[in-house]
Amino acid sequence: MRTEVAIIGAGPAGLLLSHLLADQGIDSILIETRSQQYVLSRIRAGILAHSTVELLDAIGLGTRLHAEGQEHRGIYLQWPQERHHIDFVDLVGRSVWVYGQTEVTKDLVSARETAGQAMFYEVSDTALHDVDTEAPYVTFTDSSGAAVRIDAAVIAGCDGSFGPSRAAMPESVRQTWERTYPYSWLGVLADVAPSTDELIYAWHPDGFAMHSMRSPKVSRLYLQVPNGTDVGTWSDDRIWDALAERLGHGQDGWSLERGPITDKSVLPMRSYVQTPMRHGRLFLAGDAAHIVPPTGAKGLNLAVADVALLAPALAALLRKGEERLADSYSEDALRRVWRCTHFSWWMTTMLHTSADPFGAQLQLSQLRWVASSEAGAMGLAENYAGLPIGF
Ligand code: RFL
Ligand code: PHB
Repeated sequence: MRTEVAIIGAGPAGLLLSHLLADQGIDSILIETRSQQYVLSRIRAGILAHSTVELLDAIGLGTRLHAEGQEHRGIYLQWPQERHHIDFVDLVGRSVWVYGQTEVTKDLVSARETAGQAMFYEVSDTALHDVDTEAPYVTFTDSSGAAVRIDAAVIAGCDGSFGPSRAAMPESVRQTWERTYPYSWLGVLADVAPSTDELIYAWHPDGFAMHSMRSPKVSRLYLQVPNGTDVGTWSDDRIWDALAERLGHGQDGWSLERGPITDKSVLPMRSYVQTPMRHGRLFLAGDAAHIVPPTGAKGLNLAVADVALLAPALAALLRKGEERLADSYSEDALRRVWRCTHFSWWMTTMLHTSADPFGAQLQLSQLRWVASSEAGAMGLAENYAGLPIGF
């Protein structure tokens, strides 16, 4: 089988890349280890930055997002006895949208299906070959057990943090930077109307807590827990009690409404960057090249920003034989990657608590500065609402 771009991974990065390439008349084939059902039901990100919304609008995929998503002007930053609204629209003129990654994925899958995109789900043994030649290829076993080979001009590694693309970069050229954090998030989805109009990020001596949402009827909430926490040790009542305590139930007349918990999971927190994002005819995009802890709501938005750079670079390379954008892709993408890596680290270390009384005072001082100084608030707003595509 032959195509111009073999895309490994049908998460947001891979699906969006196939869409943007098709807009330029470039053929691609998508291969994915999971079933379509699994990809469409995975609970992940919830916040779209301004630049992501602009891009989805520009390619005609913003209709359901505007009809069913919720536009937020900002977020609340909180610590015991205090809650402050950071208004991104006032500060930097940009808003964010609550629209689940699951919904973005559904919109992309349905657009790709309508366009007749070639997609293989439930593949195994994915392997990349000859990436430093002009004739790379991908091999895998399809869902019926048949061995398949796809020859391509380019391979796009959009296979997330566990895929094989990252390791297909020769060890002699690749470099990694990594930070693990001494805490995880316990995330729950609950069938209850959100108790807040916009997201609450709460510092608390017992640990960070966050109140997010998916719709007017579904809340998404998180609690900082120690690494290695077993979900089984957190009953629904224990979760609601901890959320009530950390989010300030009963303070200034605010109350946290409880409801049935429909999903519970523990997520480790990690920062990771692998460079370069291109070697020969292999280009990495999204979580395949970098992971950020979720506190800055940046992972999905970074994946979108990578692909927004990669698609025109591949179009110039494959249609006009121009190498310039392809050559600068890694450097161009990494500027934003490191900015978002820093922002996500900053939000994470400002809000998660540990047994360090000196550190706690610094965190509280930083939070007070962000909430009370326009310069402080603007820094958060500019990074959170999203730097323009091409930053
Ligand atoms: P994905 O979504 O992981 O997709 C990669 C796909 O590749 C497939 N794959 C393979 N396919 C073929 N062959 C192989 N050998 C393969 N190995 C893997 C996988 O099955 C998968 O379908 O990566 P992509 O497309 O780069 O997208 C990245 C985002 O999914 C990720 O950054 C975000 O979900 C991160 N994130 C958030 N980002 C935000 O922008 N805002 C948020 O509010 C936000 N919240 C979150 C998050 C991530 C979370 N978790 C679960 C880590 C909240 C959470 C809880
Ligand atoms: C979410 O709704 O899942 C979410 C929102 C903001 C974050 C992380 C996760 O920073």
